[in-house]
Amino acid sequence: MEFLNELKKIAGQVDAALNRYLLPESSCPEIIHRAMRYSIFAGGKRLRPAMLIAAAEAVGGSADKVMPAACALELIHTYSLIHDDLPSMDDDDYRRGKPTNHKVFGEAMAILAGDALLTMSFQLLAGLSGRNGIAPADVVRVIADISAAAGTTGLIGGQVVDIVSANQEIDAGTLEYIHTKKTGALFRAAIRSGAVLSGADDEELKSLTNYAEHFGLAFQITDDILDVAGDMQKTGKPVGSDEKNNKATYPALYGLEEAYRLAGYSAEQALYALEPFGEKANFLKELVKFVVNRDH
Ligand code: GRG
Repeated sequence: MEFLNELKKIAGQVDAALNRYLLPESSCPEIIHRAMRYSIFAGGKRLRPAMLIAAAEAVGGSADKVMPAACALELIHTYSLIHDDLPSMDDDDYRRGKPTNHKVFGEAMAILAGDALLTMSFQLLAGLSGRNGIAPADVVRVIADISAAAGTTGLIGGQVVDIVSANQEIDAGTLEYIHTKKTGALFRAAIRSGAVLSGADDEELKSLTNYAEHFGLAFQITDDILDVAGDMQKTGKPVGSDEKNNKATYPALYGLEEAYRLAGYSAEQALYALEPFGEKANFLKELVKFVVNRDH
């Protein structure tokens, strides 16, 4: 409960900063600024910004100093969700419990809102250079890391493999590739960016990267388990026995019990990676437990 309050507190600070950075709805052309704000303020948990800030704090940095980078990650995440929901991709009508961006603003505007959020994220990152004593070289390093996480070696690569594998049987390696890129890449970039901008040394960066990679897997396997458990509740059928449950997920490939074990193992490894940081990494520790124990 204490952890959830802390997450809400950080999310509130991130929301306030996003509200300052995004142009007001009345800015010309109004429709694009309304579309951008609509999805940004649709109720996301702000996990990636919270992770970036927590990584900064684990190595002695502060939320204030890295806030533009934290917001940049949320802009990229939201862009990817807007585009993922488009008719040409997942064709979803609802996201975060509200009509999707293209349902409200039309497809052209949703594409542009996503593009604008992605572009703005790099504007925010570039603005960090020289601010609060952040070295320009560290900003360039972070921009390179985040670009790799968003591009064909990250989010886009994962999305492409997901699209071309639709309706095909995929093996464990392909499933891991899709998850590592679609979900893991931004978590990893968030953690590493917070650390680099706060002066982490090589050892600290290595441990935090290790944490992020195990965290990403624990997050995604748990997501798959919840997805399948939800389907089973609805259909009353066991894993793999209907069309939806046949899609590539950890429970479908490994069975539910082994999927639980894999999620637990990844969570343990993530916690182990945080040992060198002691109490300074408490938030990151609680976050892993929260993610594997959530029920939705
Ligand atoms: C269109 C380039 C492009 C990529 C799309 C992110 C993505 C790739 C697709 C969205 C669907 C999906 C399975 C994403 C995996 C990441 C994930 C679990 C997103 C949800 O993250 P949360 O739980 O969501 O942090 P909130 O709404 O809280 O921000």
